[in-house]
Amino acid sequence: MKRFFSILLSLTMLLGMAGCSGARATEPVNKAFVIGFSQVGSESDWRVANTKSMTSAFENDPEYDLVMENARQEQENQFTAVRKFILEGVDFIIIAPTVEEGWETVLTEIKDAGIPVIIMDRSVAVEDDSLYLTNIGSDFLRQGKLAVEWLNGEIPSDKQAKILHLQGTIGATAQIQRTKALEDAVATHSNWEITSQLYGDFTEAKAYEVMTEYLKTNKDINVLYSENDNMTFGAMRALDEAGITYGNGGQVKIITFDATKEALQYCHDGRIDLCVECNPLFGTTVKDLIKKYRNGETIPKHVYVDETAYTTKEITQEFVNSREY
Ligand code: GYE
Repeated sequence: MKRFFSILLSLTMLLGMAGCSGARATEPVNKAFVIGFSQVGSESDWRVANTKSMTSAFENDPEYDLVMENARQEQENQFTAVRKFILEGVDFIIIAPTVEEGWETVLTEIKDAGIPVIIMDRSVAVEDDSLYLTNIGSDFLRQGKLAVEWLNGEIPSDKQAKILHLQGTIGATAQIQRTKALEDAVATHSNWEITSQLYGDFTEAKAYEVMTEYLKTNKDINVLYSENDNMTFGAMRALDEAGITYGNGGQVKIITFDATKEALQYCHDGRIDLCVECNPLFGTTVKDLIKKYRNGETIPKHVYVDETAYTTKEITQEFVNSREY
């Protein structure tokens, strides 16, 4: 009986060892480089395209593991996500900040943990720029300038521009800079006025709601300056319902930012006057920057993506069809 048990014990040990070595054999030799990514939310088509660009740059690459947390447009959620990344000991952190202010503490915590950070899309307002490696995204002030330059050519000096301004998330770089370009231009054009600034939070639903309310009592506008496409779509619905025409030959000239496929189609069809491009497709650029960092190469402190502006004249149906976002 004793002998039977000892054979059984040896067999069990053997099997156990085989089991162990089996498990070891399936473990990757080199662990993946883990990146924690705090994304703003899913408020717009731009954002959805940006998320897709980021995830597809890293998926199917065994060298990387991108872990994304959606902040649902709340900075507090970003702080929670980042602290979780620190606790988990990720190798790298990417933050697309909801708003510019308030990042000092959490960025210092990341630095103290020895984790490198890339800020993407929008920016952070911190004095010490050693708190992040680089900031990649759009030149939002340039986008706004492209818009007001175009408007300058559209409004003769003896005519009034009555501009309704739809603003995105207050405090986000995209809002701050696009607003600045408009306000600066209004200050230097005596025939331009902002009739009102409405808060649309970069979403279609919010823009529709505030526009509907506004148009109940104010219909005297001839320009809509909308800080992203989704707010523009909401505004177009509200304008339709209020019986106000827009676009080519209409009462209101529409300026929109992002130049998504849907907005370009409206522009091509003469329903939107100007689409200022904001390119969300920089996932592979972010990945290249991380590779450079890992190779010890120096990377620039600010990386801007290429962008332009379109009126109906520059847009063909083929171009709209080929648009990725
Ligand atoms: O224009 C808007 C999005 O920060 C560039 O955020 C981004 C802006 C974009 O919600 O659609």
